[in-house]
Amino acid sequence: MTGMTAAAARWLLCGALICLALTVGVVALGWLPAAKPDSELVLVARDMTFFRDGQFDTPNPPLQFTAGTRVRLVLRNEDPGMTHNFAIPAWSVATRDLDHGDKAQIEFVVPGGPSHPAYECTPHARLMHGPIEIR
Ligand SMILES: [Cu+2]
Repeated sequence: MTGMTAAAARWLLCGALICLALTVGVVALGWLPAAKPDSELVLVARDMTFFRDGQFDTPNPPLQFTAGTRVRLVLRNEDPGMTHNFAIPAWSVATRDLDHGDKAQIEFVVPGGPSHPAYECTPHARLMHGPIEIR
């Protein structure tokens, strides 16, 4: 019976070592899930204008963010023949350029402190821009 116990102990040790190796590997390779966003905002680009998804009566709407929260922003380009992006230059935040029918998402943490940044579409900043309010 002592033989069985020793074998069981070896299996336990082996299991513990494999567990440790997997944990170290996961941490080292960055496989742990990224921080979840606190909120998600979906914007649509249409007719050279930004809209909140489903709120097409409010062009280039003011966007409200809470300081210190992580925001996921999704942009869909529904403007045939036009290339758009979404950028907050003051925070060095920007999606890639999107062709018609394309979609991109970015995540960022809203900086604290008083500021009144603006958002824009980089190629069409004169038409496509709006204010940001930080709560
Ligand atoms: Cu644009």
